[in-house]
Amino acid sequence: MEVERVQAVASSLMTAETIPADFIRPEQERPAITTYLGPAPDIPTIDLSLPDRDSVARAIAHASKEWGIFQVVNHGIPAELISRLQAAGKHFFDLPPEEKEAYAKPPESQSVEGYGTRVSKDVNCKRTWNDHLFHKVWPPSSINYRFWPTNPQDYREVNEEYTEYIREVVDGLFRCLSVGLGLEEKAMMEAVGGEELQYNLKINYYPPCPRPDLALGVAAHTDLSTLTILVPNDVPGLQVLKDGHWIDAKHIPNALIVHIGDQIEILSNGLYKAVLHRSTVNKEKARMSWPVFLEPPEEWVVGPLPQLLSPESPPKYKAKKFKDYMYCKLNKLPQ
Ligand SMILES: O=C(O)CCC(=O)C(=O)O
Repeated sequence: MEVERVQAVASSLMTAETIPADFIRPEQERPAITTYLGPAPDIPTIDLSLPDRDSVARAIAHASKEWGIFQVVNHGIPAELISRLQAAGKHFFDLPPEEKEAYAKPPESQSVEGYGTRVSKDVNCKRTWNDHLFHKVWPPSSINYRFWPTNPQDYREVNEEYTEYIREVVDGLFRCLSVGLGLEEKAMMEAVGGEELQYNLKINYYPPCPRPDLALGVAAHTDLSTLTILVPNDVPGLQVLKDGHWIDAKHIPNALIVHIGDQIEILSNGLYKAVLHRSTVNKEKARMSWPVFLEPPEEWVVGPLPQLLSPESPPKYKAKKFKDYMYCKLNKLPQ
């Protein structure tokens, strides 16, 4: 089946005043109607360079319980490397369609890897205003370089360097999440696969949209992952549901946005909350984002940590293989 890329739809609509009906969200999802306009608190921002490690761990634990999302600054990743990561991804999406199609996800593939556009419509039979490129970046045994662009030439070098830095940040975040619940430093990381934790990079490309009030870039969801670490470009669009309101994430240059995903909610027996989020699109500018989804190996069983259970705190979630969790979630089956 020929896949129609959203970038091509957007180019054909440059001077149009509306968008195809299959992109128009029902009213209860439309950003223009549902975005909260009143005074709203900002997503917590945490400075990872503070010398008091306990207070950093407490801040991370607090944000993970109250919000399920936070931004981190002074994380040790050079701003110049983040700019190169963004430039390399943008270069790829600016290539002619036939060059990008060389990386297309094969139609029969069971994996998410490759250049793609969500073809399966969501429950409302609606499409989202987004194309993407997905490929694994860690561990080395999981990498398939067939899905890593060779144009621009420095794509691989930049992404490998970014992965090295991200791994450091991730180790620190897992330590804080464990300590924040009174657990051994390594408890959470070991419970999601340790050295085998998979790092899946996605690049989202949201072309300019003539009717950003009617469409969504990504519909509301929580991530399947343990954590997701996201770098956006400077076009705002990420929204999170907090206390029943959709609120905008503030753009902080060079910050990383950390999402708590379903697997951490399960491990923590619900103490940490997976954040419900979505992304909106922009009339004039292309929005881009670079989430790295940290996922257990498919056969890995994730369930509430026994250290957190007691007769007063019985398990709220079933323990199951990550691949079975994914299957149920993607097919909208009960867990
Ligand atoms: O682009 C964003 O800010 C959010 C992306 C996202 O939620 C996703 O790709 O699953």
